[in-house]
Amino acid sequence: TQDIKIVLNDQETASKCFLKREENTHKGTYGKALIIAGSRGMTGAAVMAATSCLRTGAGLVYLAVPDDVLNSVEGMALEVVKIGYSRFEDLYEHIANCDAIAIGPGMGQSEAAGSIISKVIEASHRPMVLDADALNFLSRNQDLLKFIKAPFIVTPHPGEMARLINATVEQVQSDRINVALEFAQRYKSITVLKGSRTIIASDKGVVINTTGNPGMATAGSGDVLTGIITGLLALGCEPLLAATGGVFLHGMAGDIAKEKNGEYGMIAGDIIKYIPEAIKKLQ
Ligand code: NPW
Ligand code: AMP
Ligand code: MG
Repeated sequence: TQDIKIVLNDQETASKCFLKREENTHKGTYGKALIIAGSRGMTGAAVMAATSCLRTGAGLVYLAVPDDVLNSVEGMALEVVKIGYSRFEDLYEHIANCDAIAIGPGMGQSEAAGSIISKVIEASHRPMVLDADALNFLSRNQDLLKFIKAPFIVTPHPGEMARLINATVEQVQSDRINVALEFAQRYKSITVLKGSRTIIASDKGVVINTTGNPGMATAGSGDVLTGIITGLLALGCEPLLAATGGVFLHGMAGDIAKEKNGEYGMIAGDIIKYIPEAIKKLQ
């Protein structure tokens, strides 16, 4: 067995994500995020990730969705700039110009989505969050994981992790720390294995999260986490801090949502709503 450092996630670490905003700054100072997400029927995941990213403090958020759903997201999340794409070339300039990228939420598993995912992952030089259907694609194309140039964070739930490592959900859940750590080491990634007590594994060891509650077991909750971590990357946080701080903040916002609405009534939109209050507590 290896000598691995295991620590609990704490508020002090998460607070480091939110430095004082200096007077003489502008939206460019706080970073540009590009979120590639959504498909017919799952534009909600895209809009929730983008909104969460903005609520975390990123200066500019670009949301790229397939052309055929652009009109249906135009009127939502007015602060977010929308981009419609049909080919990888439509995204190229945005990939080159942003500070952080997220890809996967609500993209579905079509061949077209897979083609975009593989090209974006290969082209990116910016830190990336790979979630949901980007992970489903990678579980079918594992070799790609070894050729990623940029630092990247994967955020699988236990079902997605099971697909990534060809195991069952039970196998993943019975050995969460080792599963996350092995994945992090094998692909030199930061691995966020979600669920009650989310594990953040990296070459620096393992962090176990302490915030959050079962009310967060609700549709869209993970899409919110993707937006939060991407926002922290855009702000300039190191990837490991963005992952640990983001997971802590997401759980805190979920805990405030529970306080206000209870575990049954809360929805992912409530977690987004309480991101600002959670950030204020961290400052
Ligand atoms: P079971 O059988 O339910 O117990 P999928 P998804 C398992 C988008 N969304 N512990 C689960 O097991 C996402 O972004 C869009 C244990 C089942 O086998 C994706 O693009 C929304 N097992 C897409 O939908 C809102 C767990 O994994 C499988 C587990 C599909 O994502 C919803 C289910 O996972 C959604 O976010 C756990 N904690 N969690 C929108 N409004 O647009 C999951 N499993 O098949 O990956 O489906 O997570 O819903
Ligand atoms: P996803 O399945 O991608 O929507 O992600 C679900 C999100 O909700 C992850 O961030 C999980 O860690 C969180 N979550 C789900 N169930 C629980 C739970 N029982 N306790 C704490 N957090 C949870
Ligand atoms: Mg998810």
